[in-house]
Amino acid sequence: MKTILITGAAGDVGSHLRRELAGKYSLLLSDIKPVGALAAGEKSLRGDVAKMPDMLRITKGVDAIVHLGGFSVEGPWEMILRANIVGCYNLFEAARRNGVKRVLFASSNHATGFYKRDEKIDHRVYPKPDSRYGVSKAFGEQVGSLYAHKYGMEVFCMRIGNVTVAPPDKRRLSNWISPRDFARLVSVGIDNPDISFEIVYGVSDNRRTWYDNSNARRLGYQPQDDAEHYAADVLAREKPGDPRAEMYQGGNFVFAEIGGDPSRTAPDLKKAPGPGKARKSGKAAKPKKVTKPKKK
Ligand code: 15L
Repeated sequence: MKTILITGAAGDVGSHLRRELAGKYSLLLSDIKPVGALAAGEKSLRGDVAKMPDMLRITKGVDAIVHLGGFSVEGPWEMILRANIVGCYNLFEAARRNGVKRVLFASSNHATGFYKRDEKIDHRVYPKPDSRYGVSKAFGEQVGSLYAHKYGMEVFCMRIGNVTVAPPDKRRLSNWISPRDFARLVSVGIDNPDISFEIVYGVSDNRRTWYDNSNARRLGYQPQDDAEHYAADVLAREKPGDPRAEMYQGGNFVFAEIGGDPSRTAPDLKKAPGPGKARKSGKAAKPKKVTKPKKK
């Protein structure tokens, strides 16, 4: 049985994945926070992605890594830099030094959030990040590309939509992925023998999709769920949204900070129903006052 390291395992997505992959792989769970009680087939090691010694310690002796760790929504640059830029680099470099060949990188739909909702995009479009967070995800994909092409690592980048039991709002009718479909996609990333560098969308078989996910299907992904099943309920509850957010795939991530004022991030995101949750902590991201750079 393969041993799979999951970083960010204490977060919402990690918790779904643990449950869905139980019995299929032996799981090494890592997070900066405790991962809770361990089930059969699970082990855990604490680690901070921003600390290279931690990453070198936790990536030893595993067959593949699912890198979910980091900051999972828009945040101040210092946090994105530490957790998602430094952290992502550390993860790939530690994997390389420990001879781990395969890395599954949790990228995000926010790497391409500035595509419009009336556009259908595939894995070949250039990234159009909608936030610093989205930039960090595009960065992670590119680090993956470097390590695949330079060092022969096998890298599977998943531009994940929203991993939840049921889609919470209209936007997520297009980018939702059920926990069991997410586990199916992760299994493709772990077990397909022919991966060098791939980008796929982490979405279910949604009727309202914005993605041509043929690359994932080519590699063996067979999603079973469709957000449409929840559409009537979701749309009945939906309140009219901000027209700026409605236009773009990234939703509220797109309009936060219009005018270039970073201090507007937190209040805007706090009001928004979805992106205010941080995967790493499982708690709503606290409003943070970001100091504007001083004019010279
Ligand atoms: C993401 O990348 C976030 O991690 C998640 O919390 C959701 O906000 C999701 O995107 C989304 O776009 O719905």
